Amino acid sequence: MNIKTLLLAVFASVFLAACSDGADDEMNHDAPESDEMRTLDVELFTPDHLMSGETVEMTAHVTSNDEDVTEADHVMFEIQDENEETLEEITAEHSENGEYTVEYTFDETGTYTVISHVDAFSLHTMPSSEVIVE
Ligand SMILES: [Cu+2]
Repeated sequence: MNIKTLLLAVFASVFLAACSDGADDEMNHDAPESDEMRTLDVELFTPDHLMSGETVEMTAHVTSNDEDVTEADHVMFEIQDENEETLEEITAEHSENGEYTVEYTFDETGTYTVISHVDAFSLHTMPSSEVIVE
């Protein structure tokens, strides 16, 4: 294993650690190196109930210090099934006014968890929401 591979492995494990705690609805951790006080707030909009086969839009509205964040580093929607297995990870693009939107089709009935992972200003916020497909 060369040094580059080793570094990649370290980064990957740090990233996974940051994302593994799915129990919390929302979490903020402050980066110690940021000199300016920043908040990172994410409001996640998903349908509560829908029919299988329906394509829906899901939106994360990202704000920092009460302003829309139009250039987040990364916004990713993770879809989990009821066993917390990851079914899909979809990167969202900014549409407008701090809103990052993806489309997804829930093919099968069940209860799903949608988590929007948002990175901006060296902060990470990941609210989640339950979606019931009938
Ligand atoms: Cu995350």
